[in-house]
Amino acid sequence: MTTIPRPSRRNLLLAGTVGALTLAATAALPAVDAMAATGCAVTWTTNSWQGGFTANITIKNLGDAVNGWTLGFGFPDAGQRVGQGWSATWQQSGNTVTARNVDWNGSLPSGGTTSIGFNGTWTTANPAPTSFTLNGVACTGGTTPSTPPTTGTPPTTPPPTTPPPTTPPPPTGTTPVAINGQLHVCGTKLCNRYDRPIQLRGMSTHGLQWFGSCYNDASLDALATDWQADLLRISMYVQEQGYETNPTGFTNQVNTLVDKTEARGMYALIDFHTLTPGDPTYNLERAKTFFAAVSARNASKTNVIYEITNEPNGVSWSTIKNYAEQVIPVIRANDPDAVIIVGTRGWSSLGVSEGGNSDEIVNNPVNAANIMYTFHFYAASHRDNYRAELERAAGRLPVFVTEFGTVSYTGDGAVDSASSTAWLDLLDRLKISYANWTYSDAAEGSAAFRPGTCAGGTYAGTSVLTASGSFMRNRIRTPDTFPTS
Ligand code: IDC
Repeated sequence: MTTIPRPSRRNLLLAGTVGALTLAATAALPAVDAMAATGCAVTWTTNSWQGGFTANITIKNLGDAVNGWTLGFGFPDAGQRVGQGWSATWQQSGNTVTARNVDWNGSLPSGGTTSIGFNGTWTTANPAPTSFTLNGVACTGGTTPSTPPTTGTPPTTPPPTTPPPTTPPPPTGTTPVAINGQLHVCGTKLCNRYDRPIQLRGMSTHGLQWFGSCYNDASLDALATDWQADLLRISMYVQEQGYETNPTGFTNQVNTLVDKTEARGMYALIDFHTLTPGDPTYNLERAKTFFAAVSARNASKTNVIYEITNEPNGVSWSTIKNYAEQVIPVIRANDPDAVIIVGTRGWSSLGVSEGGNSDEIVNNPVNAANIMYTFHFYAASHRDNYRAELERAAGRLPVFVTEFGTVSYTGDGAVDSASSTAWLDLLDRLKISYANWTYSDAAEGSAAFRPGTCAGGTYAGTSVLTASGSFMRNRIRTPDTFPTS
């Protein structure tokens, strides 16, 4: 049978607990076919954080060999949900969960084990299930005594076996999405399917309404293979001749880019690019309509991350939080396990550009699981005090730099190499993911390509790049170090 590589004990950066529960022989065995010996033991290991968890399950077949199996269990709490799973086909109905074998782990010899798992979410509590079945037979964890122990005789318990932690199978491809799979927030970090922190490095489009011609097969091939980027941020402006003028057209354009990004193994960050007006509430109904559509359409993809508002400004944190708590459930209804990123006060400066700081978020976080908070900077305008606040915030909140420039906040001017280097060194050290503004040929210093590039059709190499483009390509194409165990 196929065995799953088992790493040594993993480093879990989570605030939650890691516990192993071996089910004790408490339940009576149901009547079964006397000819076929049945029995199973299940070990459930989780790490859990506010609102989310990863469950690793080891199944041991204590009966005769089986060819094809279904594991069943019930969640004790109504708010527990299975999200992205691995090594089995997962289904949940009410609180009842079933996991059916996949091709390579269907045959389980007598005494054989297999490991499966999933990322899940919870609302009020996250207790472990107390009973499992394998092909309908209760997994009582070992031999059930034929005569119940008599009073006064302590039952003999087998020595506890501590199974090694389990992981999903090794990646079958080399792209960022093939390696990392469905992402989730773990503590203050972004983690991959091995539950290990990663950093994604990539580029942001310019406004699709102006620079749509820059995003095609050739330019995205260059981003994936020449730049070796991990993600594309898809910036869909809402105003300025954007989404509000043609909701269906822009929704389709975003979906097409999600597909092209997926085809190249990159993550897609869907940016609802609000900017002016700065109050996200102004676009609340549009946001609900847009995110209902894109989350339904892309729910089964593992490469999609949602950014629900670009740069709130001139509004309080509580207004932003209120907006987030109305938009997030719309996405969750379709795509329960995707990471969602929430803009912050003062043009997503964690409040700094409007005289605040990240305390307002720490003290009053968005009431949702698996979310991150946005931080933006422009290297020629924002320096040490912004870096200090980002570093302070990063120890307390999951932060994603969904946009930054190497130039001034106007999007134009010269590259500030020293400040840009200081920023990117900091982001690398803190494993904070980023997207650079912009992968376009706009006639402004922040654009990576020289004006006219998108009309020409060549995107790879350095001859088409601006100073900012060369700087960013050099940073982004250094090898990723994604952990796979
Ligand atoms: C800028 C573009 C510029 C465009 C302007 C108005 O670079 O071509 O005319 O928007 O839409 C942001 C925003 C981003 C800005 C960028 C640079 O998220 O939309 O793009 N910036 O000014 N925040 C800080 C800087």
